[in-house]
Amino acid sequence: MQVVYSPAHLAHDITVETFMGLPVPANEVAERAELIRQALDTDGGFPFVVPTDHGEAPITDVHDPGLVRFLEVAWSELEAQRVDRPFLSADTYPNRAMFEGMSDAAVGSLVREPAHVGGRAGYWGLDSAAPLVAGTYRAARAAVDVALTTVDLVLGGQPVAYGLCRPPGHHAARSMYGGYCFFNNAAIAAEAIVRATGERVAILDVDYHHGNGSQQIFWRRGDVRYVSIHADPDHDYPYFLGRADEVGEGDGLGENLNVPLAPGTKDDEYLVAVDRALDAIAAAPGSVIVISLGFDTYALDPIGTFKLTTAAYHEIGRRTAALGRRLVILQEGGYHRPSLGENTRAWLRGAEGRSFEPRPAADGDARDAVAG
Ligand code: Q9C
Ligand code: ZN
Repeated sequence: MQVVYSPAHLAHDITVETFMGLPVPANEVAERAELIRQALDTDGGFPFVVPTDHGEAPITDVHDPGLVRFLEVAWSELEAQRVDRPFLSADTYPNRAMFEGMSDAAVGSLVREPAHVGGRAGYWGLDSAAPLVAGTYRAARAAVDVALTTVDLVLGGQPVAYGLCRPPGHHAARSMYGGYCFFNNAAIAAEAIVRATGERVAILDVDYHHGNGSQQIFWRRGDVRYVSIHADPDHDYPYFLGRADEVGEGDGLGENLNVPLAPGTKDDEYLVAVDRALDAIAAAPGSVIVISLGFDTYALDPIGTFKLTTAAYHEIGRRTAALGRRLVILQEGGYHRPSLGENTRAWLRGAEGRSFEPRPAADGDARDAVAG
C-alpha cells in the first residue's frame, strides 16, 4: 500500500495545550507522525509518496474562505498585536446564549469577527485545545495536500492508499477549527471524490471522538454518507454533537449515522458497532470510502477510555476492505505514542488482506502491557 507523507507537518511544532484552563503537555505532537512513518518504513510493504500541491480551491469547496484567511494570518497577527504567548488560544468564544432573543438575521448583521487576535480565535474556534503556532497554517495546508494526493492514488487505480495527515481534521467544520484540527482533510477528500466521480461517497470515522466537523459539513448532503463510531458525547469531547438521533436534514436526512459507545468499550462490542457501520455504508451506492482513522480508541490511549487491542485494528481493517470498495485512509487522532506505529501497521495490513505479525517489543515497551 502506498503511503503519502510530508515532513511539512513538523512546522506544527506543539508542546503544550490547555485543558480546562491549565497548560498540560500536548497530545497532538509531531512525534506521532514520525513514529507512524518509521513503523511503516520498517515494515517494508509501504512505499512512500510525496504529496503534490493542490492549491486552495479544494479547501474552500468545504471551508469558509474567512477561516482560511484567519488561519493564514493568525500567527502574524499575534506578533503584530504583541500578544506574548508561545501559542495562540482564544480569549472569548461567542457562546450562543450571548445572543439569546436576537433573531438569526440580527445576529448575522450585527455580530462579526473582531480585530483582537484572541477574539478572532474565539470567533473561528471551537475550544481551547487546538494550539496554533507559527507553522500551523503551513502544516495544515500540507495535510490537505497529503489527503488529496491519497485521493489521486485511489482515483488513479490503487484499491487502497493511506495519507499520514497531521494535523488531523475531523473536528474542523465549514467555518470552525478545533480539537487539534484546522482543515477537515477527510471532508475535503470526500468532496473532491464526489466532484471527480459524480458518485456518492461514504466516510467511515473510527477515531475515538465524534467527527463533528465532518457531520456538520455534510449534514444536508445526500451524496456523502457520514458514519461514525465514537465515545458517547455525554462523557467526552466534543460533548455537544455525536448522539444517535442526529440523522441529517433535507437531502441529508438518513445520511448521518452516529454510533456512540459507552466509556470502557472493548473489542467485542466495538466490532459489533463496526459491522453496523459497514452495513450502513454497503446500503448506499458508491465505490470509494474515506476513512477517518484514529487510534485514540486504544487501551492505553491517554485521552480515550476504550480498550481496543492491536489485533482488533487488524480485524477492523480486514472487515472494512471486505466491503470490496476502494479505500482512502486518512490519519486522525491517536495519542499513545509507543503503540501508534504498530496499530497503524496492523490496520493497514488488514485493509490489504495481509496477515499481521507483531514486531517483537523492546524491553519496557508499554505497548504490550495490554495489547500483546
Ligand atoms: N484531556 C482528535 O482526536 N480535548 N482530537 C482533549 C484532553 C480535545 C481530539 C482533552 C480532544 C480533541 C483529532
Ligand atoms: Zn480523536
